[in-house]
Amino acid sequence: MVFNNQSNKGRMTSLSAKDKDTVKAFWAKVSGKEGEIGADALARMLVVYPQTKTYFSHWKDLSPGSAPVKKHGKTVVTGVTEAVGKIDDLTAGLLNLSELHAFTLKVDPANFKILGHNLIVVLAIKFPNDFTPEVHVALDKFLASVARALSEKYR
Ligand code: HNI
Repeated sequence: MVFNNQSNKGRMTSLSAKDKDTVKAFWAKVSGKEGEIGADALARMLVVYPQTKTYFSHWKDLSPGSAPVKKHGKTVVTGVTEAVGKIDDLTAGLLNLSELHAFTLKVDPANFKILGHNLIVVLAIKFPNDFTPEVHVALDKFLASVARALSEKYR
């Protein structure tokens, strides 16, 4: 049985060489804007999926636009920018972050998908012209791979 991206559209989440190029080209537009994109994505996650707020109960203010939401949003999306640089080996590249989220922060890995979803919504809003279906599918696969790599240490 042939098992590749051509025969398995919709099922395979592995990134083809073309997907990687698409992600890198798109992310060149995101680089430098991690602050605003991260603040929006994190704020949206906390509002739309309020169960995610439990991890940030030590913050003074979890509302959109608050200082900790802005600061942490930038941290997370800067982490995604670094992941783009490690796109050829996300499992190794994100191992330390996986360990941190699993053992120290004890974040349920289901939340990585939720954040990825919110990030993709914000990217579509911020870059409506660049967010083609081809970019959408490549980003979707990339963020799923990031979520999988971050979940590695939970096994
Ligand atoms: Ni996450 C801290 C990256 C998803 C909860 N997180 C970080 C840091 C990075 C980071 C980088 C700072 C590490 C350090 O201080 O050394 N987080 C990422 C990435 C993703 C992600 C790349 C997914 C794409 N984190 C999530 C999710 C949650 C989450 C989905 C919970 C819903 N992260 C946290 C918490 C901290 C954190 C909690 C510590 C925050 C704090 O206040 O210090």
